[in-house]
Amino acid sequence: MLEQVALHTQDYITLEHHYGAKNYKPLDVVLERGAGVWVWDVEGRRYLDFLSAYSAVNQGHAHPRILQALVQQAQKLPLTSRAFRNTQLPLLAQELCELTHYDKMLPMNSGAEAVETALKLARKWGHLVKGVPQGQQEIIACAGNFQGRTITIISFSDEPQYREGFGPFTPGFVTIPYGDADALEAAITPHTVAFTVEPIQGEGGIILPPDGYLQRVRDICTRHNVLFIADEIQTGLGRTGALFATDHEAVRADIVTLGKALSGGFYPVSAVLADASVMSVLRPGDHGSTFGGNPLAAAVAREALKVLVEEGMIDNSQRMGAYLLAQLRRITSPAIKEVRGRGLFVGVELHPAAGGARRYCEALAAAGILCKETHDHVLRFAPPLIITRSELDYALERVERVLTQL
Ligand code: IF1
Repeated sequence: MLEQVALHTQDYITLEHHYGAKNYKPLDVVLERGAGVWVWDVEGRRYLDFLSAYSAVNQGHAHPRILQALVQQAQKLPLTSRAFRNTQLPLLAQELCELTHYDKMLPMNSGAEAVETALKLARKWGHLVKGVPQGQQEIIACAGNFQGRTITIISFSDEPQYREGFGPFTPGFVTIPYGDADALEAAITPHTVAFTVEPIQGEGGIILPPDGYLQRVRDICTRHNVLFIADEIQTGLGRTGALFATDHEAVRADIVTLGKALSGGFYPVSAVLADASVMSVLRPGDHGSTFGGNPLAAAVAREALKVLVEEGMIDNSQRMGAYLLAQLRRITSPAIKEVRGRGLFVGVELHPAAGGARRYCEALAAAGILCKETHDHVLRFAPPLIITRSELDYALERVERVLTQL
């Protein structure tokens, strides 16, 4: 029996380098434990997590109540498949629909699967209800989007790296500039069945649309009988200081995709929300997945939603996000081009002359703050929604030091 020798950071990096596909270039920090806003690496160093696993850990790492829900259900029955029913999915469906005021939900696993589900739903609704001829359905998307990595989703991406070598692509998509409602109206044809959009573009660089954009999108989609799909997989569940990012404009999409924090980071759980008039186009056997709606996922998601609401995380996101933005805007640094965001979904865009955001992420990691750059020049700050003012001050002190001294 090989005794478990103490592996160090470099040992893990070497193993991953040898055996793992090189589809990521992570920071060289090997994390071993997490609790709340903090994570620890194998050397025992502590970091404040300013990425939250791309907003999958809104509730904080290893939230005890969600952990307990996971353990209790895992000890009873993790998986049934949808060939049979279980005690958890019906309750998640009720609680999620009541929380979000949609008639129906369809459970999946990853965010990309939820987006694919939304696209299939929109195409089938477009044919059966709107009367678009089969195979002529068009869906409009935005330049700068990031909605997943499947071949269909990258078919409407305009990021060369996400597409290179992966063709041929899925037809039926039109892209327009983000934030431009006139461009949306101009792009609609009698065959358009849906418009899919992130209320704030995440990977695009924390890009906020002009005020009133979502209201105009809502109005245009209603007038042209086009389904408005809001991808809230990253912006949803409190990240921007409201349950949904569309709530900031009091706009209600026809289809909403959720993922990430729907499980508090414990398990891949995603979902699609829609009213009966849309969801009813699906018949038994049309769509599904082995793990979609499994009792373990449902039990975890139920508790993740409960703690999000009961522990005031959405309001905390709004208050702490306003504080974070205000404090970041007070930093005087020649490297900073713009500070933008909403709630605890914040981007600091650096001037190209600053030499790229990656080196700032590395310097911040050395200072005890973990974050991730997006598109070379934007630092993304998205801590768990439970963060306190003193923890933000801990982070801000280090951010200011790195941004003014690097
Ligand atoms: C990666 C960022 C990237 C998403 C939105 C759907 C999905 C995502 C708005 C798909 C996923 C993740 C994917 C992950 C890094 C991260 C990400 F935007 F969050 F920063 F890549 F752009 N809609 N975003 O943000 O959900 O299938 O991943 O569960 O692929 O590197 P998923």
